[in-house]
Amino acid sequence: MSSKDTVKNLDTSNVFVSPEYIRNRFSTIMSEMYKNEVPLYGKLLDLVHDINKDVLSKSTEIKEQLAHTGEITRLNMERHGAIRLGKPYELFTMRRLFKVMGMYPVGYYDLATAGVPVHSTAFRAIENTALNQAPFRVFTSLLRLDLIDDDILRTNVETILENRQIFTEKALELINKSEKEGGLNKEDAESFVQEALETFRWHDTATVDYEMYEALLGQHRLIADVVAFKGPHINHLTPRTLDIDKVQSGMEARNIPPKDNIEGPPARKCPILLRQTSFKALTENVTFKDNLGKGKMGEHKARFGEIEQRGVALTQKGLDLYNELLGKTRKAIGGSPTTENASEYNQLLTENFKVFPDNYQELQSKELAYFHYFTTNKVKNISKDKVYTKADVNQLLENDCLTIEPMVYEDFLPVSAAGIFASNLGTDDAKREYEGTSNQSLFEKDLGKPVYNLMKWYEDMQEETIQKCLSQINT
Ligand code: OOG
Ligand code: NI
Repeated sequence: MSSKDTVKNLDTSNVFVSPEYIRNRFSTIMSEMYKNEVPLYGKLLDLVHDINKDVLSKSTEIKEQLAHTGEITRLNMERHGAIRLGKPYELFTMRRLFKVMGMYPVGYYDLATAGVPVHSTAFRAIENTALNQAPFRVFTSLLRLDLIDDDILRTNVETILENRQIFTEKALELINKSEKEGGLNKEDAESFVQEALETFRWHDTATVDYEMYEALLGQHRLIADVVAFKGPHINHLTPRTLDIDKVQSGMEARNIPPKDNIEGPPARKCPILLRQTSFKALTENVTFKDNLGKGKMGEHKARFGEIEQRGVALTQKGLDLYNELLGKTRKAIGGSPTTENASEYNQLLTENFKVFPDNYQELQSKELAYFHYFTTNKVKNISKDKVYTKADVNQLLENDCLTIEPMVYEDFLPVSAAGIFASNLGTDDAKREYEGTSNQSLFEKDLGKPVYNLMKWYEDMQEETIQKCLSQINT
């Protein structure tokens, strides 16, 4: 039999493709769609690509570190996006949709305290190898209707949302099939990603009239963005850069209008957590309903492009220190930075963060950050007259029997997220504050499952690498 015949006889209809395959495929077609819809995002991708290439060619240290942790292969695939949902059914079904792609809800973020009436989670892969194969994530927010204080408007919003279906019938069918059978074959997977993409597409016609749009806008720009459209259009995509300061300063030269300041920690030798910036949201033409059937032209602002630089994940102790220093800086300048005080804010931030250790050894020994542990060649010569335990780890590091690499932070930061929302929604909204408590249990009820605990995930992964090293040493 020739090899051609072998290929012809292969029936793949019963073979499931991996969730990683589906996730990568979805991330690719989403990026293509967004590049078409928002050409400025394509320009941003080019800029990030150029800068990453430059950084890697200049620093073998960074290159080796990324190779060691497996991140190098994913750098160019890396991106996250964000959507905003309107009702519990949408969140519940979105969880099922993302599960087909191997994405699970990690973390709970309450943004109401920062003036945005939503609470959120991030859907992403949870295995390290799966993340390295397909690092696509989606920051997913659910509108908190309980925070709309106008009773009549809230009832109207409920009715509008009740009547919308953001998923295609075929997508729902394929989600059911995947749940029932435990996966999708290649053909179904392709059909699934195309159908799922429909939910994320931009619509330039609103589902409400201009009057209602204005009323929604009057409550909060975000409420208008969620409620006035047919579906939760993807509102940004975010590539990962190795030097966000260069991207921030390089944007203007390429006619990409940057946001005033970078969110998150200041520039450091050893990056921590997550730094983010974006280009400002586009003003887009929208047709609103009217009773003459012609439609009324108007504008809407929601979609933008973002850039992120990821650093090492922090332990609770490290995160507390981070929050303290960030809080101190924000308090000193009177809240979120503005165009006027952006440079004063940056200076102060850098100054305040001087007490945060900026080398990996110290971040490790003070238990401020999480690391991957690796054994070195030296373990061959190690004395075998004892069983090594976790208590020996620091000594083993000192003797060069173990080395560490920073564990990249895979998640998000509520204050930064609120800053990203605010810079793309208009400053007036950012100044408002919502009373009331964060409501993780309601979020999880709507989601239909509890979210994965953020800190525990890093803790477990670090523990796993330590145990692996110890068992190598002890055998
Ligand atoms: C989400 C903003 C948060 C991030 O990277 O922190 C976010 C949104 O604007 O819907 O994406
Ligand atoms: Ni984002």
